Amino acid sequence: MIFPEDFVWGAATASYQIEGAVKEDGRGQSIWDTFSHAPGNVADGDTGDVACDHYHRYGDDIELMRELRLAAYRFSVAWPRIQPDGEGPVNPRGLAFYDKLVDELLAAEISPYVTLYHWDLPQALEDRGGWTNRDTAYRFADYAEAVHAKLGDRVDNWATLNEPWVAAFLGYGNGVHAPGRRRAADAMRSAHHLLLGHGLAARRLRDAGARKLMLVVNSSPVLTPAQVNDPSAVPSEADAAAVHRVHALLTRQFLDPAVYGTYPEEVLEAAARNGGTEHIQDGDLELINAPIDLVGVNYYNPCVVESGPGLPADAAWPGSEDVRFATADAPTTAMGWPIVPDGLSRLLVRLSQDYPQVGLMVTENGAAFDDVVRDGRVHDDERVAYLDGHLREVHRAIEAGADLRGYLVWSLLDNFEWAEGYRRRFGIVHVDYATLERVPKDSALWYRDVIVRNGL
Ligand code: IFM
Repeated sequence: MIFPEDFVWGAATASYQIEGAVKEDGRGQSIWDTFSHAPGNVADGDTGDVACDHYHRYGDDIELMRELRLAAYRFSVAWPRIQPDGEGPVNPRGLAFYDKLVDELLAAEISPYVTLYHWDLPQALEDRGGWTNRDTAYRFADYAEAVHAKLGDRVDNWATLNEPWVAAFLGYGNGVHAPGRRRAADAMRSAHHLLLGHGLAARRLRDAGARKLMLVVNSSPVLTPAQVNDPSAVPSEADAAAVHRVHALLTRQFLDPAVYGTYPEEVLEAAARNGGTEHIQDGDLELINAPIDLVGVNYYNPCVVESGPGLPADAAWPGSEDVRFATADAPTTAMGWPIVPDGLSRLLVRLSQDYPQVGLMVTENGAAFDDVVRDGRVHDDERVAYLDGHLREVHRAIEAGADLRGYLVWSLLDNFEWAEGYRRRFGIVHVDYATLERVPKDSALWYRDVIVRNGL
């Protein structure tokens, strides 16, 4: 099973999850510092204070990437390192870290893929309303431009936002993520302002000469329980309506405005019933509809739903009245997430049909398992099986015509898994949090061989 010649193989991480050094070189406070330090928000009271200490160990981490033969490394920039208060003059020491990181990646022949926002909003902006405040979108565009001004001569690939659904609906809807707010209306407003920030930043970056622009979404095929194991199962009319609605709320809410400049009617209805639509101003959709080259797809599992009349909307899912979130009949990872590899090909084929004008890249895919180190090795056979199964589906989607440019495993390192803290390990490289020692797991060595072979 051989992949196209120019297929890009790599791994992904995010700033707050790996960097640590939260008080160094003038970094300001982020909403995740505040949230993780408040008791009860994160499992075991974990915080990103030290994380993988990548801020100091990035040189060794790049050497590891080189040994694993990665061609691409997707990382995010911590906004509070660049503008400690979220606006105003840039902090040169913060930019210097990413400047060195990029130089060393390039020296190792690894292409940097920069994500500008992977959830660590400066706390100072949250204090002024965070993403519920329209002004945050404009501040984001300024910050994006400042980062591009420093790195744009060497970085070709730019993602504006990572998973705006999660940032809006877990951050402002059900409060499982920072900033921990719990109001459907706030989540709807935040989602729109994140999109506005994406559009404004994408335009600034394009004007400044950015070569490849991308929006990264967490997307899943929405399936009925029967469809999980039988793609040809025909749902009832009511179940089909639930599927259609949830697909609009999860994926089309972000990709329709970005690619077509329109909102699905389900999203407008959900906004109208949760705080209103006044925050969607004339001209916003045109701004959001900035040309992008790629959609980044983060896939872990399908979203399984059926109709469930009369249910109250889940706090993370305004607009989901009449929908019941169901479980899949499938084995699960340590996160409890169902393992359904062909969900990935079903998703990629659908996205390539719905949005044919943009290319696709799998910007995250991977799994947490309860890994143990024995005699200096981690035999993570379950992760190898997970990755193997999903890569076969990536290949299948390419054969079916999807314009798929690459695959980035989540994650390079075990890291701070948000509300789950350090107890969930997604890395292909094990991190001992007491010593910070890195040990490539069997999956890392397996992945290296896949890359060298350009196939399975
Ligand atoms: O760790 C996260 C990442 O930050 C965003 N996508 C999903 C991953 C696993 O939950």
